[in-house]
Amino acid sequence: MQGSLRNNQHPLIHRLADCIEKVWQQQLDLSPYVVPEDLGYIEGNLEGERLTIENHCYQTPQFRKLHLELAQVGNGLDILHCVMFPNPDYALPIFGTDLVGSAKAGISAAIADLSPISRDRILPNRYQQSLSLLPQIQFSQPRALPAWGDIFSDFCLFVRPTSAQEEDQFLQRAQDFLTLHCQIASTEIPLTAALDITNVLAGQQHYCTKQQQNDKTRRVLEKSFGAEWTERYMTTMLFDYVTV
Ligand code: BLA
Repeated sequence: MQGSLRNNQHPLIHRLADCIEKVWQQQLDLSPYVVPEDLGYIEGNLEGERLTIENHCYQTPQFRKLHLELAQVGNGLDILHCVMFPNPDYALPIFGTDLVGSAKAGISAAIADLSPISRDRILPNRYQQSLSLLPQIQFSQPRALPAWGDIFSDFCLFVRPTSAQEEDQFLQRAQDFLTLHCQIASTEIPLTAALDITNVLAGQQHYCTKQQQNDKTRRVLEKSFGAEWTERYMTTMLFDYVTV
């Protein structure tokens, strides 16, 4: 299951990638997910900056797609991106995490969330209750969400970790979100009413169209792969949705 890119990425990215795969293997019933042929391992360098992308995808009874992506720009910028897309008959939030940084400058953006997909943007009770029990944590450099970030929950963690201790705390919290999510998902009863399923699809579509507005992600990809390829990648690989 292990790829090789993480071996020369920032240690926090390596640790979170290993953690995500371990929790998935321990808690979920994984089967392969067929990645579009040319999108598993990708290298591009339009403007001389080589961008390498490694994709790991699975599916389970509850999730239509579990996506872990590792990327490296030149030898500078390291990226971890992970999203868990529930099947449309599971009214579950969307787990997402993104780490961006470099070995030299450290991690500049560390975000993890369980994002609600209901129209009232409130997490299901089971999630609210368990998440409220997690200990309060302080970070010296919390970060403000961009305008499109209104999709994230009140429990969203978005920080620039400034010490080994803060890196550990971020990793722990991401692991807590992920473990809780897999536990709840494993006991979740699928929806049967067509209207409920339509609402899940609408919520996932809303999440994806907002994430597609992240210009920082778009710019990194466009530099190495161009605008057209990037649009396709962002809409078919990073934030694809099933239409209502
Ligand atoms: C920020 N994402 C960023 C940044 C870069 C990327 C360069 C700016 C870092 C910074 O401000 O310090 C780049 N992220 C990428 C690339 C990929 C990627 C190229 O995943 C993939 C190839 N982004 C996600 C997910 C979340 C997310 C799943 O992919 C959240 C669950 C959030 N990334 C996110 C947010 C920002 C960010 C909120 C800050 C955006 C801003 O400040 O405008």
